[in-house]
Amino acid sequence: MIETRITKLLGIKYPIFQGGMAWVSSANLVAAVSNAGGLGVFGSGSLDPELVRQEIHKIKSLTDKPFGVNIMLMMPTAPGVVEVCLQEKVPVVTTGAGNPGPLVKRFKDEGIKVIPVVSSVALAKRLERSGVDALIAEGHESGGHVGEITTMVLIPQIVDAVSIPVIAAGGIADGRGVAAAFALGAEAVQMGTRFILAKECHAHPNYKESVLKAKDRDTVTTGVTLGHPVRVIRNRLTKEYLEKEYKGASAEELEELGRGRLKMSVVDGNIEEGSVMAGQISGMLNREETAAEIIQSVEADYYKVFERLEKFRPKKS
Ligand code: TUI
Repeated sequence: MIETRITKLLGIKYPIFQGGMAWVSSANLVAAVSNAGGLGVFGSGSLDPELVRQEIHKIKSLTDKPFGVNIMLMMPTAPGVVEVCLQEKVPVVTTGAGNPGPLVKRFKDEGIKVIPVVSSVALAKRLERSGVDALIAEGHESGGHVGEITTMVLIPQIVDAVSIPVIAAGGIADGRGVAAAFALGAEAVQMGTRFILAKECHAHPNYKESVLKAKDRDTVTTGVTLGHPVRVIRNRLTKEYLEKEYKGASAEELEELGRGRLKMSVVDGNIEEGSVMAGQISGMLNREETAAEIIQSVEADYYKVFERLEKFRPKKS
């Protein structure tokens, strides 16, 4: 049992969030993680709001534990998804790729916990003032849309800048990562990439295989010159994209090239022409397990860290 302000705030057993991943974290996975004592988070991505409502109903039928819905603020569907989350009174909303400030009061009025993802100290401070419950600080190691600062550097700076609890994300996939995040001041972690390999995750087997095979240097960031870097596993698409990007292709041309590519890999299994979003920690992952096994193994590894650290405890002189 690991108790922090986050486990108490949300009424969950383990301070472990499953990152809300568009197309990847659907109802089955979300419910499995929440039933195992973590916080499952549905990735609404670019889904039609009514389809998001159906998935929320499915999650509610599969678990009576708290769960979250991630809203991708830059999607045109985001305002509709916000209304659905309010109507369905989902327990937790996480947000990504934008500033949810103006929405915070509406969620809070419905008793919904609001936990935005941030990748900078400035936004963290601004959102604390707007009344959010906690912050997910996500480092450059993450998969998908990423900020510039690495987790190791971001977490302590955000922890020092705010007094609400911080959840660390980016490059964390086992108990050592959890202990490291806690050492930096975080009170929970969010893992995305490791949960792609959960048995309950319905991502295409090719997508999972690509994560399993990836080594430490197999992810790249595309879109850096456009100001919105996206971390993906290197493939035929990234080769073409990066060549065009660094030859000075226009933002419109690159956006066109990237359109629909996530669904292509996650749903259709086209991992050469699709966008295989995954974190740098992919290189460490080598097996598929159930969500419950993942959480148990993270917990067991977390305890082992204390045995290791015991050896390095400073001696009194
Ligand atoms: O959102 C993510 N990760 C994502 S979203 C995504 S879907 C996608 N599909 C196709 C192309 C591109 C993306 C895949 N991965 N993480 C949360 C996150 N949010 N990381 C960083 C941020 C962030 C960035 C800027 C949050 C706020 C922000 O604020 C800007 C502002 O308004 O100050």
